[in-house]
Amino acid sequence: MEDCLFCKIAAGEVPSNKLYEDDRLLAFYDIDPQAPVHFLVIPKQHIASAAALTEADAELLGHVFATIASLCAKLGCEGGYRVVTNVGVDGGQSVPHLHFHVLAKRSLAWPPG
Ligand code: IU
Repeated sequence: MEDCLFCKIAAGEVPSNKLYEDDRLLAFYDIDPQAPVHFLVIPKQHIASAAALTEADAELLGHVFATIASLCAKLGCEGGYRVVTNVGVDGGQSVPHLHFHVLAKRSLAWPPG
């Protein structure tokens, strides 16, 4: 999608600190990390947020979570990790392209702020 920052990052038009990439998704480190490990996983196709997902995205989501599990194992996140996707203004979403935050290597509080 034109003028979408994460579409441009997915296309390699804007640089990112890339962790993993395949034909369907990209994982890159967040520019403003909130934990010792903080990366984002985005689908390469433009999806505005989790609110726009449909049953047709089930396979993509399975791939996203399997990739997150594999990356966290590789990064040594034995203590666990958190996967978060913010939706809309009240959810704290600032970039309107679906992304999953993965945070690890510190003890994370609950509930979130
Ligand atoms: P949010 O859930 O939409 O608020 O998360 C957007 C995240 O994207 C946030 O953690 C930013 O630090 C991060 N980010 C980034 O990694 N690279 C960028 O160029 C921009 C935002 I703009």
